Amino acid sequence: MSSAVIESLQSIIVDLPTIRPHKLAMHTMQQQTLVILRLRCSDGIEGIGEATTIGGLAYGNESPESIKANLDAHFAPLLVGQDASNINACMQRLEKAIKGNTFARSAVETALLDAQGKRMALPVSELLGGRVCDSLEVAWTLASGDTARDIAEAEQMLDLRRHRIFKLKIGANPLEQDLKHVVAIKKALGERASVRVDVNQGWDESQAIRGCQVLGENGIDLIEQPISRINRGGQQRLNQRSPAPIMADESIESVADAFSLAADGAASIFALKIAKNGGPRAVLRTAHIAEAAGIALYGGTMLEGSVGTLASAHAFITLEKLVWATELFGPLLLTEEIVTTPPVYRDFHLHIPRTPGLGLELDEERLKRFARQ
Ligand code: MUC
Ligand code: MG
Repeated sequence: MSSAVIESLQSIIVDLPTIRPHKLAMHTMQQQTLVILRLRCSDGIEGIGEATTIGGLAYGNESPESIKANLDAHFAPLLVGQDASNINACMQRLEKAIKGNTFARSAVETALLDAQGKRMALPVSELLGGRVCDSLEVAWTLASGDTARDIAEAEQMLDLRRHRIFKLKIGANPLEQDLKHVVAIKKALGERASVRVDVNQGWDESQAIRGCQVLGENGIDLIEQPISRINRGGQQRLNQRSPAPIMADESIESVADAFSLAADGAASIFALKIAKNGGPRAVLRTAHIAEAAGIALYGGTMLEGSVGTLASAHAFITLEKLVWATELFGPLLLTEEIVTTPPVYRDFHLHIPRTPGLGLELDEERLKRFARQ
């Protein structure tokens, strides 16, 4: 195969409206901001990647603006002129020169995989060793901040056969108010749905002891990141005593974090996120650590748009088991698309294309309309 070199990288910040405010413990989203990466190669092939976080710097160490600045100033010069088909060599070159920045790294790894898939006429899942299924069940997050509105939204999702797993965002309100809210929603939905919570580090250990007990006793299936990622001892103790399983999310900011969490027995489920590991290949390293340690898997999201969502999905469909399903609903939270053919959601599942690369094409006109000037 004749080799192609990377000619340029272009990062674009895109602001898209959401269907409603999305309330998390640390931030209320009124819109979502994506960073789209276009990686152009000498054979005329373009790979697309995405790096997206939540609430500027409210969630993690990288913001859309820092991601763009670092891609432009530090990642691009290291990549231009390199062999575009050698993803190992490109990512190892970045590894040597750049610390952290897993969101930006994920956009690059995604774009390289997309380009290589197009070059070889293979879907990204096949470059990752091959898919074992074509679709993934997708949870929906109820986060309007209002109990009645959340119940109505869940009923609508069940009627549409779009979701039957619901994650509730709590941790911002007083503990008892949050517990009442969750129990009311579970009572209304009963056995028709799996109800889970994400506290986004909103409790301290003393609150979490009661919170986990009450939620576990009331049929809540999973408790995500109840306390600070820094409180490893607390997370180990909760993992031992909570009647509902504890899932690590913010605790994992790298593949190395996943290893130390597994070694410490600090979670029984890992949320897999390409952005927090450094890409679709990197997230599979975390998945393999979990598999070796007997930790169950969940396909997480940073509420990416279609590019990041399908990049995640191509990695997740190569895994043997995702016991806790996924939450790859990011595109459904947005009122606008920047790709020509949006991902397909049907019968509670996201269906992953078999076309080359990620299976997406940017809609130039829409991208231009929503790109930040
Ligand atoms: C998170 O903390 O898991 C995922 C779904 C959602 O509503 O928020 C995100 C982030
Ligand atoms: Mg979470």
